[in-house]
Amino acid sequence: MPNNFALGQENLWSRRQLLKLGLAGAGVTGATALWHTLNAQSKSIVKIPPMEAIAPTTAPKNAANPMQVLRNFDYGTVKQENGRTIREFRLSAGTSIIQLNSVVSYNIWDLNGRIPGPTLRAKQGDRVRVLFHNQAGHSHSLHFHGVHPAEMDGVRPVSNGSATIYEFDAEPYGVHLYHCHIEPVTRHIAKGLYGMFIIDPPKPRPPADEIALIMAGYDVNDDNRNEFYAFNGQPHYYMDNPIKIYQNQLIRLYVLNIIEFDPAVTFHLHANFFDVYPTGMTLTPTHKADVITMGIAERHILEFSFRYPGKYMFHPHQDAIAENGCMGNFEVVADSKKALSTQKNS
Ligand SMILES: [Cu+2]
Repeated sequence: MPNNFALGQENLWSRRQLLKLGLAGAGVTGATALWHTLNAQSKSIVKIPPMEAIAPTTAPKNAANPMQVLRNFDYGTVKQENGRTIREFRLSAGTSIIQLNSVVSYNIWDLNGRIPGPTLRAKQGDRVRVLFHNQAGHSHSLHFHGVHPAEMDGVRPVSNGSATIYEFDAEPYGVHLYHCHIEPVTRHIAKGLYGMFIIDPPKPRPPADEIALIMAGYDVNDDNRNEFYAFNGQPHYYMDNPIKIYQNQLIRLYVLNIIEFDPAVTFHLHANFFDVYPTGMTLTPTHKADVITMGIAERHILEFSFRYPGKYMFHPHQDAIAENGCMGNFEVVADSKKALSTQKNS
């Protein structure tokens, strides 16, 4: 069985792939359910609840599209060079206008037409090659968190219209990030030039429904304070469009705080406790909590499952930040094991 690294750009399985695995007869249609497996060693299958088609009037037509960010991991183009795995990523900075609410629109810089930029994903020890093309009308750069030589640190400006290549080994495993490092960095980050960078451990983590959540702020009137906040780019989005997850199924959140101007925020999950893997750099959790404090650029893996169906909020416990857009809901639906066995028997 192929693992998610062998699947290339997306870990979403097409109907053809499901047919190969004999799963298509289980009542699954490509349009209504997405399945993926998370490692070759395990036979476990993670099931992702179908998301209703979002009404055209509410679906963001701009660079901020939180549902697209949620479970979308960019594994790059895989090449073999001198016996090594190279993951080549292409990132292009551009400009977009996003709609923060019914009246406020805001000019941002995007990466590959989206905010946050793509969630890049490699395995520890891979060689990462990032082709960065700046078309955003201003000098920018991409600075990756991780271990790499000084010349690959991404602090040198890449002028508008030009390109550069960042290349380094993916290490150490964990949840990391990348962002523009041109001054004022606060502005370049708050206007959109950031993304998550996940390095998987050599032995994959257990199967789980994996979700990326990136907390960010918008300072729309240049007063060095945020007027809007968001998970995955769009204020309040997951309040109106809850993230569906299955009851009793392991959820693995990759959470990043990239809110500028506020020194730290918390992340709080309702009606549950999560296992904490600080910076994603451990394979066993260090503790359990239901609120965790995160400084700027701090990130963690948080794992949990929900025992009871229903709707549960998640948000920073700085309630003003939550009320200004950094707010969401999980919608816990039918038990995954029950759903799976029902479909197999039908
Ligand atoms: Cu920049």
